[in-house]
This record gives sequence, structure tokens and C-alpha cells, in this order.
Amino acid sequence: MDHRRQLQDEGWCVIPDVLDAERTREALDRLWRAAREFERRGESTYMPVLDPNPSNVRVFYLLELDEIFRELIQHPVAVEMVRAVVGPEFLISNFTANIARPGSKSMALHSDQSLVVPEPWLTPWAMNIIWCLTDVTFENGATLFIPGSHKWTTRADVPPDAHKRLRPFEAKAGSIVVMEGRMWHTSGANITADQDRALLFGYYTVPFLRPQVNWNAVLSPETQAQLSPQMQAWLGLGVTANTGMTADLRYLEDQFADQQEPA
Ligand SMILES: O=C(O)CCC(=O)C(=O)O
Repeated sequence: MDHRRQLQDEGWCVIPDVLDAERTREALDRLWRAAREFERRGESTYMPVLDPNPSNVRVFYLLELDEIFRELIQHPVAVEMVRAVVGPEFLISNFTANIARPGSKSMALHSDQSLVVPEPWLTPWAMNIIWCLTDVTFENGATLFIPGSHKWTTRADVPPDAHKRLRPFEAKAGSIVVMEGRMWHTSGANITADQDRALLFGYYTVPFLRPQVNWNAVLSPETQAQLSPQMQAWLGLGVTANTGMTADLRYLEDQFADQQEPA
């Protein structure tokens, strides 16, 4: 099935070979380097609020840590898929990594849209581009999702047996998994003896939702200075933020110029 069609119908798709083997390996090397730098800056890659044990290595603030992540977040294939889901205008809400090492276990079941907007969730206002930097299998902790759950509009729609409906997003290294924001999902458990599963999560939303992080606080002046005007806009770095989306801001008398005065 065509990727866009599958995304529209099923709320997800996998696009293989977005990165070649060399670029994928480079991104993985740079991710480990970014993880070390993240820790050097005093942050912890173990986040107990998210993961049951330290075998999950979380790296936040990727856009500050290495330019390769600034390239991936605006990759043309990613941007095309983002626009297909949330529309032509969007914000980059977050970009983080989760390396599931052997022994890691599942986090909470959630949809990413439910983290940033109250129910009801009627349209896709958020979505993820998930970069696979290793092969991803059920055994090494593939993200688990519930087919059809992007149609659930309230928390009351989550069935008691939701955990039994989970299926893995399996993909080769270099692929992206595109997942709309209403899909309920969790991280898989890595039950292998020696395989890491490394994923990057690019999170994008409609432009009227406040991003998960404040990029003005995350990105140093040096990093901000290197960004294109387009990237600055996607990160909401400009002076103006939510200045209105109405199509018609003409003065009142122009808006109603064709209305006849009563006789
Ligand atoms: O690592 C995964 O497979 C899922 C991560 C996730 O859903 C999250 O961090 O919100």
C-alpha cells in the first residue's frame, strides 16, 4: 500500500532506506557521543519517570548536541510525512532518543497527543517520525502499538485488555516509522542477550500547540545562529508566536462592504 494512504487509513507506515547504511552508522555513533555529552552536562540518561530500569538510555536535547540531528529533523522525507498528517504548517515539539538495551522493559501505554492536549482527540494534531538506527525487532524492544487505537477519542475508549492488543513496529536500520499522535503505544522489552535497539523520536505538532520543550531555553545562541529561517520558524524561535490564523483580518467596514444599508 502507498505510504501516505496507509498513514491516512491505519495511522502509521514504515518507509525503508531513508538513510543508507553508512549514514545510519554515523547517526548511531553520534547518538552515543551525544549520550556521553548529555551526561557530562549533568543530565541522567535514566529517567525513572519513564522507564522501569536504567537499561533504557534516554537522550534529550538532541538538536543542541549534534548537527546530524538538526539535519534529520528536517529531512525532506520526514517533512513530507509530517505535512501529510498535521498540515503544511507545523512546529517541532521535541527530538529525543531511547536506546533500549538488553533487560529494558516497557514504559506506560500512552498516545503522544494525549500528553499535550486534553480529550477528545478528534483529529491528528501531533505525530512522530521514528528513526531506526539499528534493526528493530520484537525481541530487541520494538515500539509496540495498538492497531486502530488512533480512532480512540477519549481515555474511556482504552479497553481493559489494551496490553494484549500490542503489535511491534519492526523495521530495518535506516528506516523511519511514521506514527500519528493518537496511536496508543509503549516501548517493547528488550529480551535479547546482546542487541541494542536505538530509536530517535522526532515529535511534531500543529502550530497552535505549545512544544514539549522551550527551544529558546534548550538551544544555545551559537546553535540558534546556525539555523535557517525555516528551522527557526519550525522551532518557534522568532519574536512572534501564536498570532492568529484567521483568513480574514480586513477592517470591519471592508468585510461587510457588500451588505446593503436598510432603506
Ligand atoms: O522507545 C519506544 O519504543 C517508545 C518511546 C515512547 O513512546 C516515548 O518515549 O514516549
